[in-house]
Amino acid sequence: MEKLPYFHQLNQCYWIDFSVYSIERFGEGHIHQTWLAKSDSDAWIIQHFNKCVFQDPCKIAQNHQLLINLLEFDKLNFQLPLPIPDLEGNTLCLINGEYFRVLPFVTGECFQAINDSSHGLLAARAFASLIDVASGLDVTLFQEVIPGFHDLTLRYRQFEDAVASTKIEIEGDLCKLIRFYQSKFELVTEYQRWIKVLPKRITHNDTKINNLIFHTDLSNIAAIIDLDTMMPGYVFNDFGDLVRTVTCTLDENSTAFEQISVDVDNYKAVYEGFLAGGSFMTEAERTSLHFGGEMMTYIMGLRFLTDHLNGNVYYHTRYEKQNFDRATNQMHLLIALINCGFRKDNLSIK
Ligand code: GN1
Ligand code: MG
Repeated sequence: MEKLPYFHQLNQCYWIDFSVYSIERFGEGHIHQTWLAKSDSDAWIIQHFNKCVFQDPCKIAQNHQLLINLLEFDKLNFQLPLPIPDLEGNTLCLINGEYFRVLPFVTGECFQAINDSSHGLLAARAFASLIDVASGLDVTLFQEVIPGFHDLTLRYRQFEDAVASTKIEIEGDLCKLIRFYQSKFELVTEYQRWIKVLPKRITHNDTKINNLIFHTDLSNIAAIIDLDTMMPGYVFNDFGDLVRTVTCTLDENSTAFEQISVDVDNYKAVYEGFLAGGSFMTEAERTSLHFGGEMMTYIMGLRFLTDHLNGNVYYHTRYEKQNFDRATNQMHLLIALINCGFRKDNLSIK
């Protein structure tokens, strides 16, 4: 069984004695390595932080400190589990050049996909209300933890660079997939138009459905998690990643491509929930939401395909072609979303 690296050193850095806890790998995240530490009385999440993805971890620590100091947590109807300080007061604990952190574990249900649209509504309302509560904060104080994270122009350029430099032979299905992503360049152009007219807010930026914990009885949201990328962004990013992960009939790792479609009831529920939690939105922001679903599906497909072409250097993969499969999955979802036509009435931006 896989062991948490540097366990003994880590244990000495916290007031909790983890040697009396059972510790197992946990979750489905693509970036950090996550463990659940459990005892009879409580539980904690321990993460081995991915410093290749987040090359400047201090920026995350700074943003988290700003949230701890400034966010009105009492206005949230759910928990926002931020890392606890180690014995030196740091939210990231450095051991032999590796970073670790400990976060409160929130009991509840976590889904890769949902099968009841009312859960989509709850999720969307919670993510929108998080932006609402954070909208009182000064955006300029926050660090961009991954430069250009949701910058579609940049991600498209990185994709074209990977196409030009890949060691993989471009033929057959790979060639078709690349052509598909190139053929949807109009989304990059539309992105460039939207960002000229929309305000930046503190957004979550990774609102996929498994970054949220439901109460065990599924009556409401217990917590929003994965707060590394809470930083300046656009509301359509957060709405769009919900669309990508809630309205798709299969999750992003599925290879049953012919069964991928859009659940329209779930789409309506997510839209309704986001509007309910997002009363702060301007008219332009509300209109931009429908662009978000296609945009986030496109950017994730581009990122998966880029990583495949680069030799799987970014996302955790369980098999060699997994990023290629994920990009194919996102292509099917993007086609389904385009066919639904949610965006088409909103193409002209004032
Ligand atoms: C990553 O950490 P995780 O698995 O929730 C990624 C997101 C992607 C997502 C796709 C920092 O999120 O941008 O949408 O995978 N996070 C980072 O599943 O790259
Ligand atoms: Mg996650």
